Amino acid sequence: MLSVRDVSHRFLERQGLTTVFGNPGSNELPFLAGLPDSFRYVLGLHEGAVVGMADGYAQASGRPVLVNLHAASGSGNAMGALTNAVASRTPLVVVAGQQVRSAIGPEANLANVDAPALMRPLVGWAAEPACATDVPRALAQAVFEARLQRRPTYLSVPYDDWVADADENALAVLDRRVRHAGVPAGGQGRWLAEAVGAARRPALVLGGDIDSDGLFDDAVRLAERLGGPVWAAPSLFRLPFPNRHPLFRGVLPAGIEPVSRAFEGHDLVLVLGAPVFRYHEYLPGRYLPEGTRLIQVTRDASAAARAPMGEALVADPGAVIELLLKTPDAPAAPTGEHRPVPPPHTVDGPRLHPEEVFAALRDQLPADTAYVVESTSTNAAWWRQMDLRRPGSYYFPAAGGLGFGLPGAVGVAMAQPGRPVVGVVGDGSANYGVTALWTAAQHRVPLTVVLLRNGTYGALRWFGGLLGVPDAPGLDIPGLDFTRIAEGYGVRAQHVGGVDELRAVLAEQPDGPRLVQVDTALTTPS
Ligand code: TZD
Ligand code: CA
Repeated sequence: MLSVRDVSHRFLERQGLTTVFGNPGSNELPFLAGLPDSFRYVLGLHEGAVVGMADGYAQASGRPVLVNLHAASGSGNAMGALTNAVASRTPLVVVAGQQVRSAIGPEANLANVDAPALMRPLVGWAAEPACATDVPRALAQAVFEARLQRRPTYLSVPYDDWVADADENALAVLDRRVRHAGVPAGGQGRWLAEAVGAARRPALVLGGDIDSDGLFDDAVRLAERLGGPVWAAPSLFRLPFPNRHPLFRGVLPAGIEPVSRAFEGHDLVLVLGAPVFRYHEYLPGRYLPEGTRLIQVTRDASAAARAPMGEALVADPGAVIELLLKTPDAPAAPTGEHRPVPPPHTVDGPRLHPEEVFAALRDQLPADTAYVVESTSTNAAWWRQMDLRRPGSYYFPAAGGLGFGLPGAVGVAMAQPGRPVVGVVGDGSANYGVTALWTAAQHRVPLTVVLLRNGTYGALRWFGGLLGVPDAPGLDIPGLDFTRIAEGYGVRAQHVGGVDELRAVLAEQPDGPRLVQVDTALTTPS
């Protein structure tokens, strides 16, 4: 007789969820018993780092990933990191252990009293199966919901369930396939093609989903066909378009008034694969200029429903791009050369300007390097210096929750062993997910972490000025030496002084993880 656990392991194996990121407790051990050899358990030392690594891995591999967390305390530790996975629409399948069924009601130690409710505002689907025999089906639902909704899901399993006998129908789950099709119907497609065809001055706004869906190159073909400017949607977490392409106008500012100002003079704004919009700084104004029509195309039904303006079509951006490229139209106009990179700003004294660091990355690293960035005050410097032309080149914490950068870089590097990966992380950000260094060392993940040390929460200083709070306490972080922290976790590390030294160090290929610490001058995000 097969157990609930046997069937569950087989199901996960069939679905390809065999790399498990986790941090176990006693409740989780029965699930891990007899894990088949095809599984790889990647231990993280804190749940925030576990979810950050899984998020990077899932985004870079384009597949759902299993996350194994301890009950309320472990799941609670993971929630900050989950906010990023929700915003990047990463299909994480979180399975957490629960006390044995009879011990939940009396609230024995480690019982998570209402486990699904704890996670529900964040995850797209959360459940605790009503009986042990329902566990394999519920696990399958967690995987399919994560895939279809493109959102983390959460399954809490009482640990005595795993050894229960599977019932005669349990194996049916092994053959399940759940597919999705998001091609607009004929009439809808014609409506959209006509709206785009009739526009005199169309503009494109592209979201992170364009890169997640593998549409980076298709977006270039569409933009060149339309001939209009292209922006990346505000609060960018993946780069959807080459950032020095002549049609690219950069990332839209994350405020109502400046977004509206950017659209001035355009009769149509076509938003593909993004919410409308993830503003940040509250800068009130009209949502759109007079005479501008906005059409959003997204697979995310909730993003379509909650947008405060415009029309929306819930469909796959990929299908819509294909359709728009098929319509007979004028051939693409020549767009010219990619915009050249300006010389980096410099500063006097022992510190480097962040632009000097980014120029060194750009020059010394291969063109297909994937960057996982979590450095907030250096945003403007980053886009001024970088020249990213390949899909999957850029990742950023999608909800702005720090603690993604370092773990995310480890996850991306594990998912793409052939691709150079660099984490670009601030001395503030690094602390939230620093334990991922240990996992990188244990798995000998080839990865360079460039640690920008300016001794402060630079972005918050800038925000303080903006909000009229020039004197907030708690913004400086002196006395941190990440070379010693990294070495404590088993990662080779060095402090680098000048630009020439930095360039020489970056030119070396790492065969495992390494951290390069560099002292940088304070800059502002925009
Ligand atoms: N905690 C978490 C989990 N996420 C956050 N976004 C913050 C706190 C607030 N926060 C920011 O939004 S930026 C920032 C903090 C603390 C400073 C980051 O410092 P850094 O980068 O050294 O990484 P810069 O370049 O010095 O700003
Ligand atoms: Ca800093």
